[in-house]
Amino acid sequence: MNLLKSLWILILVSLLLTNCKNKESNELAILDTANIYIKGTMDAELTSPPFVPAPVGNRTAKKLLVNMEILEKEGTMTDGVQYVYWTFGGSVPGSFIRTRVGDLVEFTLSNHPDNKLPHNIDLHAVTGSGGGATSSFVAPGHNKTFSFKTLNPGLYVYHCATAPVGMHIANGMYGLILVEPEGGLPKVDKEYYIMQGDFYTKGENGEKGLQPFDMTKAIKEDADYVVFNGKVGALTGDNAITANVGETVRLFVGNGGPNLTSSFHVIGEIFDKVNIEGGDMINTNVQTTSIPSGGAAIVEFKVEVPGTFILVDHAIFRAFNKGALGMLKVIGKENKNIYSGVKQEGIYHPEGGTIQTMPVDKKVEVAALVQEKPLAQKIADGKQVYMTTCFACHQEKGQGIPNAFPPLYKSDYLNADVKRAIGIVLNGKTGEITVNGNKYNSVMTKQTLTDVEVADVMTYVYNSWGNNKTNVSVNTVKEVKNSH
Ligand code: HEC
Ligand SMILES: [Cu+2]
Repeated sequence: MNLLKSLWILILVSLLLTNCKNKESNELAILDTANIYIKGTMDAELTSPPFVPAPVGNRTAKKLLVNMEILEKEGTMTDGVQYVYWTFGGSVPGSFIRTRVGDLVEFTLSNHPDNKLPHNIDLHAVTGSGGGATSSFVAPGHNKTFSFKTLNPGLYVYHCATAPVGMHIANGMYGLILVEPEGGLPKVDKEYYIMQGDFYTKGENGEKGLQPFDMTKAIKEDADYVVFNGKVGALTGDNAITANVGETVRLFVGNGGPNLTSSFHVIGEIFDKVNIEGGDMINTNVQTTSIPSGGAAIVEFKVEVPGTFILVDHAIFRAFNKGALGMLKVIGKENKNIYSGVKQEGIYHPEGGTIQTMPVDKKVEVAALVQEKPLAQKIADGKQVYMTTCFACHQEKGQGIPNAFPPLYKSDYLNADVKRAIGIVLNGKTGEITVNGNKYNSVMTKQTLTDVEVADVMTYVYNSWGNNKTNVSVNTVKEVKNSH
């Protein structure tokens, strides 16, 4: 009994001791950065996404002058959908600010005279009242200056904190400020700035026109758009970020919210290093990193093979249906040791190689040859096929996804040539095509459907969404098949 008791006391005392020690060294570290001597003054370089200013390297701490202008301006959320963004520096996310620990930042916030509302800024890198919000509250046509010392290295979110705060953030008022440690971050080849945000519009996703902010949806956290860098397609197609095989890529990834946590993932890559939540702790070999609203992470990886790597919020409907999809294009030589690509493609016969035919399907098709179904029946059956096979890419109403999947809705490409369209479904399609004036350069895989199903689905597509009402017969499908 006595022995147990003294053991407990021993454990308690040692716990207390280590606790005190930790506290002391933490306090020391903070005191140290507060006392870093500043030498000289410089203007901060500010950049709009996806670019970041030059690294601090081993420069000494300085008085760093940051001049940021607030602009309320109309922009494009996605094709045909306009939105009035409120911005720090004219972009969503706002200008990237790069500092080092010990800098004395003198921050001037200007509110453009054409703006309608007062705003301010709360920087999570600030130690002080409201993160600067109380000192920076500024009416249109005015500016405010305040200063702060960067005590803690890390990647921090900044945002507007003017009431209603949620609305200012939802309209795009957020960005990132990086505080590099003494001596700077390790050198890498490519650095980019990406920030996720959720948007709430009066109309549903894709509804055309100038869309006002919807407070009710924002409160319900029912986002119409979840995007990287302020709009659908900000990082796809020609806007993709790039790297060369063999390079190390560092992404400064933030999440402005206002509501949703990001499950940030790059398809086909593994993060070699992640500064979790933008702090000092480094995790290695990470597939998906969680970025809270109002938080950030620094992810790093070497790109070993060429290809297009898709950046997503792995809460995956956001990626394919709400816009949270970007691209990293990597150029360079293949490395078959790391990734082979398709080595072989064959027919899979679970019953064994000797059984080569599918008698059931054949019977159905012979029957169909004898008699075509009535149009209404074809359309109904075709809709079933569409909703199980085509829907995932071309979307429920055939509207497609900008820069990724072409529309079947009023598609000039579709209506121009029935046999070509049937061929695409039978054989797949790669290479550049232009649909309704927009270029697509992607891959549609060959669809494994019976001839009857192809006739049904094409008839459904042609008889929906303002297309030319072609009734596609099974014979036409067979004709296209045999011509290949
Ligand atoms: C995995 C995603 C995916 C699926 C599933 C898919 N498609 Fe496609 N489809 C594409 C892509 C990508 C293209 C453009 C290919 C390119 O860029 O060369 C395309 C192009 C087309 C086109 C020509 C372009 C246009 O907009 O008119 C038609 C027609 C079409 N698909 C019909 C269908 C039908 C019908 C189905 C279902 C049976 C289907 N697709 C299933 C991705 C898909
Ligand atoms: Cu604001």
